[in-house]
Amino acid sequence: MRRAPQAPRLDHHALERYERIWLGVAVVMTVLLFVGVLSSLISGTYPRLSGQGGGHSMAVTKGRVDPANLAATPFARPGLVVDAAGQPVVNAQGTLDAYIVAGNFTFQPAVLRLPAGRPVTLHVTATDVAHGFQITGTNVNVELLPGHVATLTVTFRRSGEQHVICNEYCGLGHHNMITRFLVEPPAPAAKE
Ligand SMILES: [Cu+2]
Repeated sequence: MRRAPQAPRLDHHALERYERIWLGVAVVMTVLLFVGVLSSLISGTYPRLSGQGGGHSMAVTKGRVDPANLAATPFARPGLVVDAAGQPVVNAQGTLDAYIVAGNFTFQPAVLRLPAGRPVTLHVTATDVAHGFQITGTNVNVELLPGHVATLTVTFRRSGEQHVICNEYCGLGHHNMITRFLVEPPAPAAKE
């Protein structure tokens, strides 16, 4: 009586051929990954903590704040720091200041108006849990932790609308956590 036909046996020459093929696939993938990382570094699309990239310049420093008592800090009034006449205040570093608070699935202010072409130092913190702060299409991308202030100086060279998203899952309302920057062209020089 004959036994049921079995699956064809692979001899070890065939196995070696498959191994060579898979080794080749792995080498090709490694090379593609290396080329991809290298080219993204050269083109500047890879996030960097300093220098220039994505059309904006920035620098990062860090500070602390009591998340339960923001009323005693500049975060009590989120937005661009302006004087009594509504004009942006230039700080000692020669930049403008803007304060942004992330918490309870929102960013405050809901819309931040900024002038194009002027360095703005963004001070961003979280009140409740860890959030993300990413200006889409740029290399501005920081993690926000309650009690910590992320400080970064950004120059928006072009006017227009920029979207800011939370890219770190923070709870049920995470997907609604989005805000806008309205980058406005520099005010025309006053006419005499
Ligand atoms: Cu969030």
